[in-house]
Amino acid sequence: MADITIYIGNKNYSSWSLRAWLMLKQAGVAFESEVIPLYAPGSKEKILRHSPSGKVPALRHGDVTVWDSLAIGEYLAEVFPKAQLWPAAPAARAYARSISAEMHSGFANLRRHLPMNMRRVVNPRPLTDEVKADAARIAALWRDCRQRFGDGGAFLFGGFGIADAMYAPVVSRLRSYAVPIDADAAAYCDAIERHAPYREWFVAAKDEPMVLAEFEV
Ligand SMILES: N[C@@H](CCC(=O)N[C@@H](CS)C(=O)NCC(=O)O)C(=O)O
Repeated sequence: MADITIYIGNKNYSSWSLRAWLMLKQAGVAFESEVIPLYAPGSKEKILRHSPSGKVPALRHGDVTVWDSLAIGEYLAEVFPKAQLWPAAPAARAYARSISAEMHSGFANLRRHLPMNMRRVVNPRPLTDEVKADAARIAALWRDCRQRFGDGGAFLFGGFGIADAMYAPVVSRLRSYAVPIDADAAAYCDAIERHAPYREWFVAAKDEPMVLAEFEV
């Protein structure tokens, strides 16, 4: 049995689970994952066995438990420094932390209006001004990252890291709801969609049988 287990929600819908799982994949260590189907009878009790907040994702590493996607990223970055989950340079790292925190605490309109649903047949949804503003802010910060720090690869800070994991569900949303985006944002979405772990999750999500009506908008 692996010493590391990540408890996650439905792959089709659980954007916070996707973030933490991508971080763990990037850490390059063996782990097990357990899907706890969300918003079903008994879900909360099952989650609470592993996560004191009653939410997923939660990570167990030996006798350490870490819950909350961003805390999981910070823990993995500390414990597996070779994976370079944060950029090495302080200025880039501060930027990466800022945009990761901005995602973690923000973009509520986009998240609410365009719930992650990887199985969705691509189909546009009319956007409110607030959602358009969230999408524009995200495209602007991606462009700024790529221009200032992206030389070493196709991701926000070159190599794939925590900041990319935090924004990966946004890529899924922009695609599923056919949100109009500029060429720079489209190129970044392509890079995420080519990332092997993201594809692995995407394929598994497509196969999942559970349907949650409230996220099928
Ligand atoms: N801030 C948390 C959010 C976690 C969260 O909202 N998880 C949702 C699934 S994406 C959940 O566990 N919902 C189940 C419930 O509330 O019963 C994080 O970053 O991990």
